[in-house]
Amino acid sequence: MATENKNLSEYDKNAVPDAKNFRFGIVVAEWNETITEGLFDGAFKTLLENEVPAENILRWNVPGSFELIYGSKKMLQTQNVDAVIAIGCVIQGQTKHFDFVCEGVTQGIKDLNVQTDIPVIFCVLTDNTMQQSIDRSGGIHGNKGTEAAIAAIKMAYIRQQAS
Ligand code: DLZ
Repeated sequence: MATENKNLSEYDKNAVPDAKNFRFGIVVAEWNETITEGLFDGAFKTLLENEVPAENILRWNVPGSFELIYGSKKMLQTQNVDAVIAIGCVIQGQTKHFDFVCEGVTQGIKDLNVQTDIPVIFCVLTDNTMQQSIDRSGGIHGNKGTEAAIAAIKMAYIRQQAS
């Protein structure tokens, strides 16, 4: 049940703002697909549970986590959304690629938050093993997609109130 924050100075971290009139974009990386689909399911279900109409949730796929930057940018520039959730999963391999992709996507999403007015939520797992990612995408450590959806609702609300 949504509990509305009255205004930003009375912010209550346990209250989830009313989300039924917001529109959300979700950009999903196809690399490590079983993980990113689990994260998407967690995010999508949580938005629905908070009364966001299914037609107000737009999904785009991109090839890998590095492409979340461009995908999120185009989503927020063209789709009239209140927040974007960027979903990816980078798993440590034998090469330095892990470090470059993690660094690139983290800085890229940060840059979007600095340069544009639509919040972009960082839902990218950066794990050492596949098991760690399984555990955080609907496994024993919960679902980071769920947390990202709550963050998206809160940030959409903060943007609305601060406009
Ligand atoms: C190339 C690559 C590698 C090695 N590992 C991952 C990964 O673990 N997770 C992920 O989302 N993407 C990976 N990629 C792909 C890059 O994100 C990107 O799609 C390519 O470098 C093309 O720009």
